[in-house]
Amino acid sequence: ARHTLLRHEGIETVSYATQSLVVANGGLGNNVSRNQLVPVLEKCGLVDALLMPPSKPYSFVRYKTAEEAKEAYVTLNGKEIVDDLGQKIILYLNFVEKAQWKELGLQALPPGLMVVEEIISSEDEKILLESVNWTEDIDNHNGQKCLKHRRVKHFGYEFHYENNNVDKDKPLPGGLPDIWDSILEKWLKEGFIKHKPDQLTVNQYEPGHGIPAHIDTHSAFEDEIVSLSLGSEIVMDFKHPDGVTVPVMLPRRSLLVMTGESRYLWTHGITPRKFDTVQASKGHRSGIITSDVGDLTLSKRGIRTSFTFRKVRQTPCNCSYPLVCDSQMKETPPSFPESAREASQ
Ligand code: AKG
Repeated sequence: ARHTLLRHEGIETVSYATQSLVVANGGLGNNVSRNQLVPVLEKCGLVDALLMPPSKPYSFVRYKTAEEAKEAYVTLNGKEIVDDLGQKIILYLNFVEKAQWKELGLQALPPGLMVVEEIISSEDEKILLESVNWTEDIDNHNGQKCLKHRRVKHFGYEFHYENNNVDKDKPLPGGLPDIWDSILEKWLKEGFIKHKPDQLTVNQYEPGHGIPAHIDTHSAFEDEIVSLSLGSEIVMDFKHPDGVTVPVMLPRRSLLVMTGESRYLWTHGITPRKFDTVQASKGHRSGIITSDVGDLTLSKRGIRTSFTFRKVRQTPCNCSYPLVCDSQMKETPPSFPESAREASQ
């Protein structure tokens, strides 16, 4: 195990007792949460710090004293615990000089992106969730579909995943459900949205579901796209073409507003998985998941229903991002992220 840690992860272990240990198999990357690990570690002494790097199958613990760390090494090395999925795993501990992790640079939200918390009350959340009739016969008034990774329903206009566009000449009968009228009016009045949407996509994600990274087709929809998260929180990943990825927490009952660069240039998507890596401290609900490894844990996903509102565009897009704008491109290059979207569902 010591060789593997060094060879694959560059973690150098030492053969003498220190205050700090690497806990192999006790990481967020193999479904062990902070809440689960802390009590196990605290049985051996006072935990001074627990660093849990995102997606890694190990963590680092620093005890107040080397004696406590020694006690942990003796007691916990080879100990079986149960992970967040209920599976048994064996912890392997080794001393390290220092509990440390290379912090990634500070990240900011993609420009033009906003998360408005508590935009809907719990009572309204219940009513809105109940208003979606998923059992209705698929005579396809609302383009209801069961995709591989989620259920969807469209109102106003059907979204066609084959070409990532809407048929502007064929609005769906009935428009948006009446229940949204007063809510959209309120969001307009309060300035969260600037124009009244005429298209709604409802997505329902079970734990383990997701949506491939994509940019909503520029020629199909206006600038502002908003998505209301009900039922459960989720982490959505935003990716800039240069490779920077920013994971953003969308709390339950929050509204994600994407405009400008975040709508036109960055892809957004949800990785299909059962747990998200989130901030452990309670004060930190929405927005970016920082790289503070001393404050990360896992959150079990629940069923999330999102309501994405858009306004269908009637004139070509003339945004400032011509390289990713289908209105301004001569031909759609095959590598355009969305062309692979439904194929990978
Ligand atoms: C889409 O339907 O294109 C989405 O991006 C849905 C986003 C969400 O679930 O919030």
